[in-house]
Amino acid sequence: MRGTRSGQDNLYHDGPVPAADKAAVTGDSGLTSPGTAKSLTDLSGYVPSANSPVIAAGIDIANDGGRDAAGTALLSGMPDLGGLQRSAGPGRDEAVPTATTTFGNGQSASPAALTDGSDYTSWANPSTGVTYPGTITLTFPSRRTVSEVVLATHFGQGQGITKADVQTWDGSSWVTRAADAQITWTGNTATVERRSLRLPSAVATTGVRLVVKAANHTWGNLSVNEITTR
Ligand SMILES: [Ca+2]
Repeated sequence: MRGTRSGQDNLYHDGPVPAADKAAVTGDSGLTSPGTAKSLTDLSGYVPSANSPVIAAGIDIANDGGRDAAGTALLSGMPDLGGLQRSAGPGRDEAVPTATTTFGNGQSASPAALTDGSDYTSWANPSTGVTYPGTITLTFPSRRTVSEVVLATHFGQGQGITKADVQTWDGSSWVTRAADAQITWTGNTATVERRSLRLPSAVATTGVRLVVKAANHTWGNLSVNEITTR
């Protein structure tokens, strides 16, 4: 592709394969019965067959809605490459989590900004009186599998979280999955940086809590733009 666009994990058939696509899939797509659709909603012929090279060749994308173009719930793990899944899975509940915090709110911010889907809206706590540890909690509408927690922050060297425990809710108590995770921010501009806090293993849970132990304090407050889980 030209310009600033790039592609990866695409299927190529009867054409050149871009060198930049390090996970290219090649060959006939192996669709069930292409060319037989009788309406725009008649997509069954375009479902990959069992021996298609696209089976489980897609990539897991956060906040992808959890369903394919026909509404089929995605499998856990790697989906089939393309718009239609061969097999239905449990799907993923990616409804917006509820965010709460013990730190309070500053700069007219609300914890809702932590999970509103935008890296450009941020939450900040008051610029005076911050004490540690404090918590930031995400509560999911239903159980989901979490293997990492991703923080998006701008001006990270000035106000980013630098140390936190990552906990998950086991139904009756919080369980620490990663203790004293260190976070290093390399920028101090409006450009948003993302840092991932990985759990040692994936956990099915209805909530994730960060026990924040330290943060950068150039302006007295700490701030986070968005928290997502994968
Ligand atoms: Ca946000």
